[in-house]
This record gives sequence, structure tokens and C-alpha cells, in this order.
Amino acid sequence: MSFEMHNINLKSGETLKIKGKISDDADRFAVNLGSSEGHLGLHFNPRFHDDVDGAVIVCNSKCDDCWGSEQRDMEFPFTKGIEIKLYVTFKGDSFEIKLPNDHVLEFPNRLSLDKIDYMSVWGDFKMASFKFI
Ligand code: 9QG
Repeated sequence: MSFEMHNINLKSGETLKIKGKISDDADRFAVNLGSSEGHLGLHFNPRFHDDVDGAVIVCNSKCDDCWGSEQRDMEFPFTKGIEIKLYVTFKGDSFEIKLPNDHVLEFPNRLSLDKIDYMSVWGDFKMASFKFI
């Protein structure tokens, strides 16, 4: 794990802004949002070389250590080595992720989390800063 933080208390209507740099030799990275019990409401996982889809954004949830069904999006505005900003807004019944090209992905809050207590960043991405807005 590159970074993780507990007790972030992200409530419905609030946004997590993340800035950082994708590694020059990136394969994949992830931003995870979840509960203090360890469940993930959102696993946001851009992959440059997925076995099935090549460059794809995989989103999923994880409950009791079991992954749900993947949502795959071919909108892929990422390049290795670039600096990016991501905005993840918790909407209560869903998550909205604004990508660097202003395209917005939606992912349902399958676990009905009423607030987000946990965040982590993983993989070929060096986070420079994050803030809640
Ligand atoms: O591969 O897919 C998302 O559905 C799994 C990956 C897993 C997730 C998951 O191995 O990787 O991306 O916690 C993990 O292992 C993450 C980093 C079917």
C-alpha cells in the first residue's frame, strides 16, 4: 500500500481531491474508499495493460474480503508519467469520479455506506497531495 488513512469521515456531498504523478513505467494504480471495518465502497483502478481490455478503468466494491462484479470503462484519459488531478465525490447512493479530461464516472454505493472512513492509494502513482472540498 502506497498510502492509507483511517477516520477521514467523508460525508455525502463531499469531495476528495487527489493530485499526483503516474509512474513513467506504470501498469496500474488504485484509489480506494471504504469503511473502518475494511470494506471498500469504491476501488477505482486504472489499468494500462489489462489482460482483457488493455487500457481500462476497473471499478469495484469489496465486502468481507470478497470482490463484487467489476464495472469496466474504456474512457481512459491517462498517460504514463503525467501529473493528474482526480475528484471523487461521495453522493450517498453513489460515487462520482471526475477524470483529468472532465469525463465523470459513476459507481453505485453497493454497500450502502453512510460515510467513508477509509482511503488508500496503491500502485504506480505517487500522490503529491490530497484534500477534502
Ligand atoms: O483481479 O481485480 C478488482 O475487481 C483483481 C485484482 C485486484 C482488484 C480487483 O487482483 O487488485 O483490482 O487488492 C487487490 O488485489 C487489488 C490491488 C481480478
